[in-house]
Amino acid sequence: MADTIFDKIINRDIKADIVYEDEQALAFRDINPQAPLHVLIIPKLRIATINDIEPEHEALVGHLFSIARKIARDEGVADDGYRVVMNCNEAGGQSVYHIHLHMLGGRMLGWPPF
Ligand code: IU
Repeated sequence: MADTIFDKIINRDIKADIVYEDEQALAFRDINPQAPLHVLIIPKLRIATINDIEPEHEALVGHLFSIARKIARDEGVADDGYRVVMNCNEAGGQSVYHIHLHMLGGRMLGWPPF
């Protein structure tokens, strides 16, 4: 599978505003933020879409949510609330084919998204 821009961020080939990193995952601020807080949380392992998540990835995907919980506390949005969403394929609005949780907060968020 070809690399995406996120591999370049993981490898530090391009700069990003990184807010969290461990052996398995990375979180950085979205370059085009849709809310005062807009962070992308990605596994370092490239999984292209939700459709490609296999049973052996379950702990890794769950880990992404644990990171969201930590960032929510660190960024001060845990109590007010925030949204975590993962887009899948074209109709779902996915543009980078390396799974990522969008974490949005810092304002009232509308629902449903259009
Ligand atoms: P999507 O769910 O695949 O559409 O989300 C991709 C996100 O990646 C989108 O919000 C972009 O603004 C963001 N992004 C980025 O943060 N840095 C980049 O270099 C590129 C995209 I390309």
